[in-house]
Amino acid sequence: MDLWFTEYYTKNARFSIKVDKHIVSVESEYQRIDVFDSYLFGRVLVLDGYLMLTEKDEFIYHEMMTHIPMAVNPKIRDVLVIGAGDGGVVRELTKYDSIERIDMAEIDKMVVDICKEYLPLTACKLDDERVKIYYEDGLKFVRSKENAYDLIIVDSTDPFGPGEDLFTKEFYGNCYKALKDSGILVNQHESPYYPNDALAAKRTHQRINSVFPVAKVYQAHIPTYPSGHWLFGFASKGLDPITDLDPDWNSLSIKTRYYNMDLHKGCFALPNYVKELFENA
Ligand code: AG3
Repeated sequence: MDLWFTEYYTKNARFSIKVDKHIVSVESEYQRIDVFDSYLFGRVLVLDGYLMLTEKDEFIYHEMMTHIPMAVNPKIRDVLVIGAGDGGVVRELTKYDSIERIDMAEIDKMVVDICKEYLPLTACKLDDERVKIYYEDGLKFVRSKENAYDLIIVDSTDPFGPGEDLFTKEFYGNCYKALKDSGILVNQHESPYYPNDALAAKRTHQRINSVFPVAKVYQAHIPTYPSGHWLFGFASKGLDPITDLDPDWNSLSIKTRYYNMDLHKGCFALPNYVKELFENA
């Protein structure tokens, strides 16, 4: 039998993965959730037809969202994670003994339940005693917080559907207020390549830039996301991702498969066409 999953990147470009077994297909209150086993990428999580993670390359995304800010401010104690129901970001955060509290605001409990059952590779640390999950809308959750977190990581879906609010100026303003003075905001920032994604990336940067004094963009290669070229946002109230990089991060002996300190400095160097996209922003 020839069974394939396909994500449409544009009307005229698509990406397909050969499916071994379709394991879950449910409609939650917020979205359609699919999990399948593939021959090449291991288990795969899909929300509303958009590929969220594969077991083969999720480490790249989750390490880049977590270790970049952690290596800039080793004093991070209180962390808020928004979205991220698969647990990948939380798994990376729990590698730091110095972190005391990880609040997670995920709107869809069904995503968490399904990942706990079918994606233990990412969900394995969701029961860590420092983790508290709030099944709430991220925008509403952060609205009531002030001077509460050292780091906010926004691991959202694309800016349509349930993730849309997490790309608004109002949301970024609330994140600013929720952060302490040395606070850092990291978010998934879409791809610069296909026109729709590039427009979303440009708008996102514009909005973050209008709220935070420091707003930088960094990149990684994620083979199973649209175009494979993916961006992340680093925003802060003052800390610079390169000049404030903690020279002693290596001595923590955190095990990573993608992230290292050389790559940390390199990933903020953007191709000219991407720089131009943001300069015109
Ligand atoms: N977060 C969403 C990444 C965006 C993927 N977009 C797409 N396939 N069109 C992934 C969640 C992983 N923790």
